Amino acid sequence: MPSLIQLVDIPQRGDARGGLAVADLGGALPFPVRRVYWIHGTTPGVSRGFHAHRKLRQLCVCVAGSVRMSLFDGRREESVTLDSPSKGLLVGPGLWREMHDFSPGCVLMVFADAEYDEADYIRDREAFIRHVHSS
Ligand code: T46
Repeated sequence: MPSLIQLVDIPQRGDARGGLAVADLGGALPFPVRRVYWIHGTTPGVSRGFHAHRKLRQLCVCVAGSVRMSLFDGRREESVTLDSPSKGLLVGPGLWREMHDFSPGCVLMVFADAEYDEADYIRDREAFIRHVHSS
């Protein structure tokens, strides 16, 4: 059974002066990017997420600090700590996601393949489980 955790390498062009990571929007990412947002200045001890998307595909890159991301497909749950600007976590549709344990100074950058659409969200866990088992 394939892992829910799909990590993608982000090209690195750093040198002795420091790191430089590149997300070339001309095709280097696994999907065409329509939106980029970043989560920052998180409140200590407060988790986020707790929803799934019907269609949205996203790539989450923790460009500073660390965060633990938990994915649930309606049957099993897996989690991974993102703590490197050189790794992106692919989060496709049909996955319940939660973000926990944000470190101080964490910045989570997210590349998405569509514009924001609240109708694409499933924010109730029981409704998500019903959605998965009916599709
Ligand atoms: C996801 C995880 C990883 C907008 O108006 N535009 C946007 O592009 C986004 C992302 C959010 N919003 C609004 C919707 C809410 O009123 O900003 C507010 C906070 O969004 P939300 O509670 O959904 O944030 P998170 O951190 O729980 O989830 C976000 C993304 O929404 C979601 O797609 O997968 O990060």
